[in-house]
Amino acid sequence: MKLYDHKQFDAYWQKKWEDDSLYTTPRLPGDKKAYILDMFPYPSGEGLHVGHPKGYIATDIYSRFKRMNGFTTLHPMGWDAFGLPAEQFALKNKVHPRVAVEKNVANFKKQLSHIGCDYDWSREINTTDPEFYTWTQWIFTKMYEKGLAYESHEPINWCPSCKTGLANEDLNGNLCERCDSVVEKKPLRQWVLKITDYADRLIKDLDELNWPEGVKTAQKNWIGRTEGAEFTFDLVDTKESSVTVFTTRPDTLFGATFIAISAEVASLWFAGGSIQGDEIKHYITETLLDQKKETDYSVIKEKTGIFTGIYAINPATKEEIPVWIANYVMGGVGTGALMAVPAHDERDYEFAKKYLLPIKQVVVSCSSDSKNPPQDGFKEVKRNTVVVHLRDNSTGKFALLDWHGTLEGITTAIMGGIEDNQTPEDAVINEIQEESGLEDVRIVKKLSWITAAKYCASHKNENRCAHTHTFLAEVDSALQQGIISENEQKLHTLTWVHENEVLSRLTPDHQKHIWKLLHNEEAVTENGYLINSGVFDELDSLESKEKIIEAFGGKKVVKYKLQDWVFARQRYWGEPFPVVRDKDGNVYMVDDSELPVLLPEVEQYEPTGTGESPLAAIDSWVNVKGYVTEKGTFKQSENGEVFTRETNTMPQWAGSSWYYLRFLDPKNKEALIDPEIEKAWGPVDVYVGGDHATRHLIYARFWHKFLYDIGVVSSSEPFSRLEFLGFILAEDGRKMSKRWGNVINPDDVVSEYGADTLRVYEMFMAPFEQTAAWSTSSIKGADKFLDRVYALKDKMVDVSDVATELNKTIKKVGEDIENFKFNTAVSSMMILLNSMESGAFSRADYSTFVKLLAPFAPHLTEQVWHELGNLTSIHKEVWPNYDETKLLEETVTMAIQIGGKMRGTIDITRDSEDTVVLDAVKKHEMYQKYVGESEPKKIIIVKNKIVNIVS
Ligand code: ANZ
Repeated sequence: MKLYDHKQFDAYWQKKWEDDSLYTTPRLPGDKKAYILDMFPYPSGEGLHVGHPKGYIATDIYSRFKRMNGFTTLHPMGWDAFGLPAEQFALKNKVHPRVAVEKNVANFKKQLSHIGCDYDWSREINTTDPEFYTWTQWIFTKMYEKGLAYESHEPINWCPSCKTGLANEDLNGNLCERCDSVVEKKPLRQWVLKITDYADRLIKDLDELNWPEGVKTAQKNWIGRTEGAEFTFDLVDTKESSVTVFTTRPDTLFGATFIAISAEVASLWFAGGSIQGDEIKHYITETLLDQKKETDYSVIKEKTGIFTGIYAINPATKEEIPVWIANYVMGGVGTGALMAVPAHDERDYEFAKKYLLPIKQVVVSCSSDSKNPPQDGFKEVKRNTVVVHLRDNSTGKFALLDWHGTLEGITTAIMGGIEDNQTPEDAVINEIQEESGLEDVRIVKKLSWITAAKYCASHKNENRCAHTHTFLAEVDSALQQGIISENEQKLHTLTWVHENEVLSRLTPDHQKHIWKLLHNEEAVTENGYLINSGVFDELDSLESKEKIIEAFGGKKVVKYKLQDWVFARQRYWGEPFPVVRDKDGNVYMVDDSELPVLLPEVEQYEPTGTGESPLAAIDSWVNVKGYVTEKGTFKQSENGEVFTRETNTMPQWAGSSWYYLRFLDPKNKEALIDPEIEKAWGPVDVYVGGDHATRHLIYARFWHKFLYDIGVVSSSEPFSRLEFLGFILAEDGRKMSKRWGNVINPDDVVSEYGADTLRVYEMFMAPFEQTAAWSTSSIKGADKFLDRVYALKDKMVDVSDVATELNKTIKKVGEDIENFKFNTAVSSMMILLNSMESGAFSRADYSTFVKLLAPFAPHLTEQVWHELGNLTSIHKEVWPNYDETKLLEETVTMAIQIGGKMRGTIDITRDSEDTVVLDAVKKHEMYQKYVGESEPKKIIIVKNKIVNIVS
């Protein structure tokens, strides 16, 4: 039988808190404020499962903790209710989305209230409420005024199953993030927001945020900033005078051996007559068709191309290089043309191999040897070297050298320096002769690549950079080996090994790399130092970039992976755009005074699938009479001209991009937010949620920065600290889903165990940021824990021996809550409970304990608090302080010395009375053995250290 009757008390306290307006937040905070926010939910028809409240419980604990620490806290809740999921649900269940949303919100609210969260419901918001979306529309008009919203006809991602256009952020690779359909490219008129204008700030300002590093990195990668350059190559004898290319590797300009242009650029040139011919025309048409099907050029499998017949002049080498059309060059990327550097770009390399185009190495990548890296302070000496793999054709084995002396343990191929008067080939023959004694050898291959490695030559106190030419040579039979000089023999031993052992026998990284390259050549994409680059030879490739851009008329450019945000959906359930057009198609924003533009009530809201929104069919809504004001905005007037409304709606992410501001001033009819309130409450101190690392969190940062720029908010970032949560899986380890029949409803858990048990269990089950599976047996543990805490109320006495444990727990729980380490906070309270059960504790101790537990188990602790005779709420109490001096370890180990010899130790409570210590010592087996029943001569006790028995 449980002592704490949650059925009786939970509901009682929830009602009392509501009646007393316990959580109503004042208009302005006091000196210390904490704005604590959950990512507001989309109220789905399925209601909450036990995974959803995890974050809500955490913020609830945190906000109760902050309140007890003297902060004015704001912990609001609202609904993100526009968008596809709501519309899809409504279509499936044949109810209007508005009706569905109302019903679902009521259900969510009921479920949440059972959990006992401290929301200030007077601040509830809903993105589908005209009072709310009027400001979403207002922000859009301001963006338009600042040139950040524009119309585009570029092909966009189109989901054939959701029947709407999508932003890049709504895709999973090539698939619709919602329904996994393959997304097509479709040209559609679209509203687009110029998020790219904010790209640099969105990257830079991440530095000042207290966010998980993983989320920051995900945002940086999503924005994908690359610095590059454009170069102009003159064309020889064509109508088109030049071609401009975009490159991220200006350092490789000397290695550009052909130009590749996209089919789009080619079709323009073709139209202009610069290139001609049926074959070329056919190729362009086919390639354009093919590319339409792809959203990502990196997925093109087979590279194809065709020579245009014209040449360009490489501005660095002044050589004429051929211009090709190639399918791996995309029209929409960069300038739609690239300088191909097959030696250093994998795509160009593959293409050059296929069409036998020249490959010219201009960068030597130089690695440091991992076992023998260059050392600080030594001078660097460059050496031209050869490495040769020599094969004995009679056995198929390869020659290796096992080195001696200071190089003992090192195995290499035959190698050596190139003298000033030697060619690399001379050096090869020479080294083979010296090191193997073999004369009759043939060079069969020279590796196309120069490779390099840095290592320490400690016997010479220098770091060497070996600039290496590599060869493959063969000899008919190594049996006719000549003489190897004694000198050489001292240096190394020649061994012959089977081909498949060579790699494992070679020791330096560089030598292994060379062996691999000999068998499988590929482009060298790493940085390094330049060769074959005229006056730039030897320069570090990174350092050379600027110099080469400057020397050859290049222009520095920055490119982003992030693209402007396609901000329109061809669906019904979204914010209407505050936009009209006149009969000539000119666009006007609806005047602020006439916002919101209400979403009309309709019978039919199924998507049309044609690319037109369902709103387009409602003539009475689409056609609106009015005039253009002096400001250039639109106002309605019965006598005016006919204008037509924009019929697309805003995407799901619109309302959530700024909703957190509205909680601060939810009823303001004059402004989005009162500046005084914004200054006092903003920004959000702790934001909690899962998922959305790159979507909502980038969009909201963008809108916030825009609002900052137009003076609506006073901080440049919306969320100072972000805590990401791990999800709760079903007991079977899968995601909870109706489909698997494994959903656990929090209502059932609350009804069986009470809200506090659910709360404590969800916090205790795993570290907050970790994903963990639900366990019905473990929740019983949490339930027992709480009931035992409740039972303590009948065990209070007048004395106390739990001071140390209690003070440690105050410290630990406080620090853990601040750091979102709720699981260890709970476990430290479990330890405290054990000590209290086995020791003696006072009413004051118990009061302190329940205060620590109050944020976690608000109902039970409130009940205890009142049973202890208090008349006000425990949630208005001050968080306990701990006493530093009481934090020392409770037990000490004392040595037992008998007759001058160490005989053992005892563990005993710190500062125990001498009689207590003596009692413990007398029970020790060594005392029994060496003293027994006889009376010792003298006993000296040094407190907490030693018991010295003189017998
Ligand atoms: C020469 C070069 C040398 C390049 C080299 C790379 C390595 P990322 O890095 O993905 O941002 N490129 C330029 N325009 C292109 C287009 N329209 N379609 C396909 N590829 C294009 O891509 C930048 C690189 O992609 C550019 O730098 C260019 O190849 C190629 F060792 O120029 B690079």
